[in-house]
Amino acid sequence: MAHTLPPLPYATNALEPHIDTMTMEIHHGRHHKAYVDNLNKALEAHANLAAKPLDQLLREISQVPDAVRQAVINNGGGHINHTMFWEIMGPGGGKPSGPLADDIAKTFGDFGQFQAQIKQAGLGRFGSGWAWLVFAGGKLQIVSTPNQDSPYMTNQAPILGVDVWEHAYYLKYQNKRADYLDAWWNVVNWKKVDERYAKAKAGTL
Ligand code: MN3
Repeated sequence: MAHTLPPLPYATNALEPHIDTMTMEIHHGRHHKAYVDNLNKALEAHANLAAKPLDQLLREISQVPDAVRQAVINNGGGHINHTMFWEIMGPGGGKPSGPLADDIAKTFGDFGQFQAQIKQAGLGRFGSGWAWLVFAGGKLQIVSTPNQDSPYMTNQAPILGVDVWEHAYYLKYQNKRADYLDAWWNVVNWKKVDERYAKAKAGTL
């Protein structure tokens, strides 16, 4: 079955003023759409791979034939990363609650230190990529990946991720990635992040 572009769960202007409408339109409607289209193209002659859930395909990336492996990493990663990105954002902001709040405090000291480490991971990524909160080896960890590499490829469950490609922020923030990363916390939908954490611990994310 072909992969499809999921609709945004809110209007393209819902994250204003922190993420501008035009960035959302281009990011979702063109960049994410291109990952979906190119993933489907890469899998056209591989019905067995096309039938697998995308997270499984990425976990089993070593089994993907050489000829299409990099296309799956780039476009399958791009598709699954952005699907998560839209899901964990929304108007509102706030803080995590419940077990995630407790475990963030236990693992990183407090919420402010957690935010500082995510920011550092995003700023430290040279070029394009992502900063992540992942659940792996039974614990929370902050990591960064280049390009569209998915944490699933290294058996890490992505709880939260922030896109630090220039296409995610350049229209509004130009070269000021740090300002974008600071503002991004205003549009995190912690209810969804809490849900992803519960699923990750249950082994179903
Ligand atoms: Mn992007």
